[in-house]
Amino acid sequence: MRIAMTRGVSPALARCELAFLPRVALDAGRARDQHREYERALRDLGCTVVSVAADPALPDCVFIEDVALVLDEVAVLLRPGAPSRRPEAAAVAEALAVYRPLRWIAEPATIDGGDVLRIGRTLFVGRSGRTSDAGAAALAAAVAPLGYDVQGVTVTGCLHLKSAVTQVGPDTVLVNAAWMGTEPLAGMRRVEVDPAEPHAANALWLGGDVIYPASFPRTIERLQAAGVSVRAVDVSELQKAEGAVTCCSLVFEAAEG
Ligand code: CIR
Repeated sequence: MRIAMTRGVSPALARCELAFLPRVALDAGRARDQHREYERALRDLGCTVVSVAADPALPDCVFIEDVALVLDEVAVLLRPGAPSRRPEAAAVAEALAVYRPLRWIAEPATIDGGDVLRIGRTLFVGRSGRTSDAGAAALAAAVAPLGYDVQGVTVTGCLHLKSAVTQVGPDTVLVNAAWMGTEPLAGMRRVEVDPAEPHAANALWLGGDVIYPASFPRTIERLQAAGVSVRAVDVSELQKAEGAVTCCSLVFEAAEG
């Protein structure tokens, strides 16, 4: 079965970390409603949702992607670049231990899951404000014995690598080329975001459909024209916290039972 692990929205979401967006009024209750709709979309598209309880002391805990990377063989608990986010990992580790042996990234390395794009056996790792060279190297050391190759990618102007590129089909990526060097993606078919929607490169591909923010209608048209099936969700309140759709879940296969 396919698990989508999520984490509840903290009532303190308005005190989230922000890197590129200005702080604006944010309604955690509305974010919670949108998050429920996101979980509904995950279920509709075949996932079993396993939810970790929100922690009122951790504003960004809903963005579960940043604290762990779940591979077929292990789960790697990451060490986020923002110190306020590091305590998020403990509860997620406990939940993941049911499904995978755990590995940990040790200090001083930092790496956010939003900077890790897995395509097959390659892990593209963004060098962002959150992910250090030491973080990329520590991940490479953790996964090399399992046969994964780690490739660094330069990211500029956005929070994470997956703000600039995500996979939307077996051989297709959705890209904002202004925010990354696209050489590492040579060989993949590229759909470019609409220039009026620079934040539109983050889609959650579930092997068939993608879960995708309703707020990017022009890029939705581009995706559909490229043959991608889009399930649109309203995540506008989470977007004010610099969240998107990949960051709200960890999707992985697990044995029934
Ligand atoms: C942060 O700045 O860490 C959060 N406010 C947003 C994290 C979003 N994460 C992601 O897209 N992977």
